Amino acid sequence: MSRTTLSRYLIEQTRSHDTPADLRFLVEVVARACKAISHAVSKGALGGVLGSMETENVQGEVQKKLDVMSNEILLEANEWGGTLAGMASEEMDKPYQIPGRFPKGAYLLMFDPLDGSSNIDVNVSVGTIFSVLRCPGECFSQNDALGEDAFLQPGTQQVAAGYAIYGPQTMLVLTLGNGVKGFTLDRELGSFVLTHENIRVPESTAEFAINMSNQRHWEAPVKRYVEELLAGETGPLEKNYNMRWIASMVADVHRILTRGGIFMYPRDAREPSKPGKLRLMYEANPMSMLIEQAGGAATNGTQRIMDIQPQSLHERVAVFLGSKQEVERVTAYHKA
Ligand code: P6P
Repeated sequence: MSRTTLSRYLIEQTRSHDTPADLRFLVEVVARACKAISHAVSKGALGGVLGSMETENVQGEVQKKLDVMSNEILLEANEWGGTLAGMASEEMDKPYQIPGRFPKGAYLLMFDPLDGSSNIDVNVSVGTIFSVLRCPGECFSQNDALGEDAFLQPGTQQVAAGYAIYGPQTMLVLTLGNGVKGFTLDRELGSFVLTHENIRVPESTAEFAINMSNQRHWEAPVKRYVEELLAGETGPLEKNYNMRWIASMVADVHRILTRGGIFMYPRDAREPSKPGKLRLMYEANPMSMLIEQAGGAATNGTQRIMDIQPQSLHERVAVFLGSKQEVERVTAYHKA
């Protein structure tokens, strides 16, 4: 039986769901860039790409060599195709302007080029997260510089979202707004092949993911909820839970999309002015679209993440996402 590659899937989506040809091309190019990143990441010490730069990104985080390389791969792959009005990245303070020698297009691409990069030097799975919005009418003009405001759209406006995970397998997990598909990279073919037709998050779970070392800093509803999880069958939830924390959002979310669970990165008292650690535009929103499209839920503790109206490009947000039953439970505790 012939296998469905990403290209064939996207062509079929064009026919069955009117996926615009330029969006199809954009996703193809992002996937091709992720193949190049996968290749660079897999070289590890042999590629001379491990370790850190002497620089920090806009988040004040030390940049890994592969952070910078992955960012450049995505910019160079996507700037010439005529599908984008601009790009934004965790690694860049300002939006990236499409060079004047290239045509502009109707979409905006945002990405975390290498999420979880602190894990690279210890050979733990990392990934690329991306989100696609339509460019609002006024930002389409060929000559004007693209401002940050064009990107400040709620997650419900995303037309596509996905991630590549660079683990034992390299996979691309994608939604165009009609379900979630998983594609595994066939390195002999050089193509992403459809291997997960219809990814669904189980409604209930017995597995949670949170960085327990921050427990003393959490707000009361989170402390209450995690204490109940830890109480297991002796507590009010009347069942035992397992815990996982990979400290690579792509890997934790991939596990949840594969077998269920709840992922939590709550705000905490260490930096009261920060609503959380994770970034709304290019981490929480794309992951929330994937989770919701797979039948799960995603909130910031009090509201649906994808309903949040962004105020700035790199704003942070608290994240509770995964199996609907557990996300609704911890969200209800915030409202109690
Ligand atoms: P901590 C990686 O740096 C990241 O942004 C996410 O991928 C991950 O879920 C989180 O931070 C891990 O944070 O505080 O546990 O190291």
